Amino acid sequence: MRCAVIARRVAQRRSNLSTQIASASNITPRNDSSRGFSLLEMIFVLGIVVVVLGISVVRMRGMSDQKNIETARGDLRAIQTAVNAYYLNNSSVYPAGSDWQSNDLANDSPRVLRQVLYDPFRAANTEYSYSVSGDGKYYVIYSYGPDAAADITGIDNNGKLTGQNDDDIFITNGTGTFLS
Ligand SMILES: [Ca+2]
Repeated sequence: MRCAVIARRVAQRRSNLSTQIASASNITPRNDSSRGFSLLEMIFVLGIVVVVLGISVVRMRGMSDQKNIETARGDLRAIQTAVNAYYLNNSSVYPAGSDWQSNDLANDSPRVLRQVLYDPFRAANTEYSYSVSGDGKYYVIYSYGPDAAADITGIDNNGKLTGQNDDDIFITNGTGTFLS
């Protein structure tokens, strides 16, 4: 009886072993050197590359915007100094007209601005925008800002800005606040 049980167990183990060997022999050995990338792997890698490139572009644009904001602020301060000098030299009248910068400031006698300055957020060689209130008391000089679109539209007789308070970079002798 005991011998029969042992014989059955041995037979069972042999059977299990055969099954394991059989399944092991079904595994195809990997040959990494000859194996290419699958389509899924390629898509995955390309996806990562696209994400990394996207992040780089966004960061570079942010750095470029920051640099242009600093340029615009510096330019606007220089223009404001010139506008105030023009005002003193011209019987308390601010520059006017489309040639406010090219003629009144950069071509004045005495010249109060070394050269015409351009808005870095607009097409090449496009000047900053400038507006004087109806009564001639207030002015605003502004850049379109990172969205490259005009938000400020002018300045009223109370020194309040008109238009949208968005991302335009401006300098003014008014209140610096927007008409609500
Ligand atoms: Ca803007």
